[in-house]
Amino acid sequence: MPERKCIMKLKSRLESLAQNSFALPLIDCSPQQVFELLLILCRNLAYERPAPKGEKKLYYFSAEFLLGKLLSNNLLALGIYDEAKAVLSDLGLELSEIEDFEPEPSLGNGGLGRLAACFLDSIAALGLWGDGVGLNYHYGLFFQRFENHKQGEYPNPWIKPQSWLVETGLSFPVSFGSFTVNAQLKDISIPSAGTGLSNRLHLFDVEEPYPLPLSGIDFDKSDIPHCLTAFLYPDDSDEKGRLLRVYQQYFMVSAGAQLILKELDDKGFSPENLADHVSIQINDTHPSMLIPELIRLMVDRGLSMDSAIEQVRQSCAYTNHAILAEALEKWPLDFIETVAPQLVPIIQELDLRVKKAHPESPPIIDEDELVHMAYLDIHYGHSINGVAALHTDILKHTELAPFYSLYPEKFNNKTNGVSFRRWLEVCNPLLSGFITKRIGEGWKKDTSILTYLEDFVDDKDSLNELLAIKSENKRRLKQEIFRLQGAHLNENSVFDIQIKRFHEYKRQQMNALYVIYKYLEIKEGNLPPRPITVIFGGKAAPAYTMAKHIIHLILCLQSLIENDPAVSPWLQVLMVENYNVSKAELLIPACDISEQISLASKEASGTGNMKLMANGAITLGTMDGANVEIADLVGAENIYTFGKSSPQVIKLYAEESYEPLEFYHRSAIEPLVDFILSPELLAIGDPLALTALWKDLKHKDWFMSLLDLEDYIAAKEKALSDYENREAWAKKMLINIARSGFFSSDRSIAQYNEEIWQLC
Ligand code: 26Q
Repeated sequence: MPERKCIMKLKSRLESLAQNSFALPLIDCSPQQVFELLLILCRNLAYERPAPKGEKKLYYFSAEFLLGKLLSNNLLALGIYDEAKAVLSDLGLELSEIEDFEPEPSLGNGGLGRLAACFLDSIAALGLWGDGVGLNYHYGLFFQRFENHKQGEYPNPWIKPQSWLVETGLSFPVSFGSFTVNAQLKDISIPSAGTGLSNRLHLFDVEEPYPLPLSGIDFDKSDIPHCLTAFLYPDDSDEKGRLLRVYQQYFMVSAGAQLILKELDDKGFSPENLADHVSIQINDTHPSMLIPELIRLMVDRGLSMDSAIEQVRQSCAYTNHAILAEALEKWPLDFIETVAPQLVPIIQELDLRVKKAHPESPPIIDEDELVHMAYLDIHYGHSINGVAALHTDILKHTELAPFYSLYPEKFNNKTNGVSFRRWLEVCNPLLSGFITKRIGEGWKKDTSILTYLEDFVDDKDSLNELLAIKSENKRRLKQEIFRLQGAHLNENSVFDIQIKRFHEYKRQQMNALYVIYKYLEIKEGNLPPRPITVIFGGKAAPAYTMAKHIIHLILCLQSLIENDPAVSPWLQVLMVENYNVSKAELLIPACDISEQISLASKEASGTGNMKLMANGAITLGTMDGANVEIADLVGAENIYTFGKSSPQVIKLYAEESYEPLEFYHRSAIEPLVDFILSPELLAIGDPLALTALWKDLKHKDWFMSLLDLEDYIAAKEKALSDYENREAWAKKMLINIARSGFFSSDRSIAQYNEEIWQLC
């Protein structure tokens, strides 16, 4: 417990802030005002902190930083978390109700953006000197609302008069051929616990942002100077949207490159010494134009082309996050000519050099005049990393094989990790207390210590307490879901949770087919040992029709089952509206079974799998991404794996031999797929959407749901039956928690630093 003296000190600071800001005594401030006071206090304290020191500084470039709410994180990092809770309790308030007033900055789509946020947290926690660089999207990822069993998309503004942003007063001109936009620099502090230091997230913005659209998320995409920072990834189903994406990317990297060179100059160094003082991590290919832009600016400042290229090569490193070919960005050279004509001769020169030196290598500019952004990074950076062992292997031997034979020394793996401060300490205080009571506080700084928990694997009291904590977290989720969506969850049921972006390769449709299987079983009178609640959360990209059809099917199933009194006591489907970081913080501690069911070879890593494991959920998954490493760590008896392996799947694609119809005609599968077009579902849903999904599964099924379906059903049934042996299940939970420490982003970042950045 914090000392009373510290509590009083914090309270008196808030008292005077309350007077200054609202001319009110603290006690008379509304909860909203108390939130604002805490925000102002944290923002000022963090901004006053010095940056870590060092010879070399890291710049982490990313088009996404999915920060989530920042108040708890800041309080923790500033060392006033417990004091703040005590002050709030004196005022009759809870931290969680205060946090309700904090809008969530949704500056990311999913895994890649959330990873960037965890990495900033860990870079600061390790005392490393490293800032993030990105864009200040005003509306972030859209707000999802369900209407007529479909996803509706709405703007999601997050910047209020009081926000975490600090205006720096700095700006950089970004020239787009015929016009120039001044990139205003706004900062969010990233303070770290224990070091007294703070890094920053630099977000570039336009001077006059685009006004809030009146309805939906549509806007004038040709009004470039205003809408550069309007939305995260505007709908790119049309050419204007795709062009705007390139404008956004150039805006970010040109301003970022100028910031790097300014800071280098401020320290008294010239661009000739860039690589001694600067490390740059390029998060996927969205910031890849940074390479030619930096080279261009350095040549402008008098460097020879050769030395500019060499300095940039030694500074830049690239992380690949996707195996799907469509996620590897290729832009028409024409687009770049329109957006940043000054970059074209540089890219052409870089391409020419590669064509001369390595005529056998795939070209940066191909015969269709498409610029392959990843190839820029590979040739002109010094490191290429995948995000899980299997993923890096696939990059080396399949996707990027020609480059691996050219530059074997550049390829390396950095298995992803997550911040245990946010994803265990803050989001699951009960489990956090359970751990500390048994092994002390050390795990908060070094998660490998969590293995000490294994000493308690035969301790009945500990196992019972673990089960009780899970139940309590399920009750907390139940309450919140009722408050937010009015739905009633049964906390005595098994909570089976799949939370992630909607994508066919992640196979939410396969989980939906399981729901149909269970529904039909219950209708037949085959009741499960206890009720099952299948929870989904996630958004589909606005232009991704098939993903929206899958959401539609799930919402129709939710409604069908809810209204069927023979089934609803045994089975419930819940689609959580507007899944985001805050919802994840509630769902993850309450999960029993963690669904990680992507088609093997398709999920680069996954990070939700790690968060769920650390919170005592048992993984039901394919041998894909980091699931493979989870399985290695916990052993076969503490995970449920199923499905075809990655080499088997890669072979099926290579031979083009997968035929969904063969699987469809199996007696165990046909009734499940056909149920999509049953009179019951057609009475609820949109026949066109359901038919499109049904046809796709039967005739296309690009991500092979039917291939793994029977195996999946069997594995899930086994997990559900094992769940009934509560003590054995609690042991599995304990072992999963105890062995999750490897997946801390502190470990990932330490490896990035040792093997790529070498900051100190
Ligand atoms: C590319 C080209 C054109 C338009 C959009 C894009 C695009 C946008 C977003 C490509 C990729 C993304 C996001 C990818 C992503 O989130 N990948 C996830 O990264 C996580 C962190 O490494 C992994 O854990 C996940 O497995 C991976 O899916």
